[in-house]
Amino acid sequence: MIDKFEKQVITVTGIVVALFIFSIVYAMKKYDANVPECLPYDKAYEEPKVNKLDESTYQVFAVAKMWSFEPSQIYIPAGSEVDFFLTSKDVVHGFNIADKNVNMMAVYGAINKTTVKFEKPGVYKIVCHEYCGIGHQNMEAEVIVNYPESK
Ligand SMILES: [Cu+2]
Repeated sequence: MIDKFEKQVITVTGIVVALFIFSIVYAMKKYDANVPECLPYDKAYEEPKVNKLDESTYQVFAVAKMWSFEPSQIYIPAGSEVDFFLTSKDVVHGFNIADKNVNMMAVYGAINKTTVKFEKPGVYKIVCHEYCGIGHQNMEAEVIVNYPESK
């Protein structure tokens, strides 16, 4: 026999969980939010790089470490869709892209993935938003949309 009070607790818990799931689905639809995926670990993602798949589709293997992101500058044309594959070489770092709805954690031994579309030209700052030690405030990179590559 389940106690009456227990039944109430189970009902309220069920409602809260349903509201939680509903709010995530609602945010995904209304604000076009993208819930990051967690991929099986593969050492290949530890090598920072930008892969151009076609004129407007890119893959970025982003690696966070104390205290920088690599690659630190990512050049793409406007209208590009970029898949970010993120990992860390040491502690947990954050990965936040200004003006984009991206908030991921870079975790050692894990790969987090999200897809971002860059419609407007400009420079989008990437910052670490998880305190990761003494050089935390220097951790930044940028996505440069529609500017000529200069190295
Ligand atoms: Cu950091």
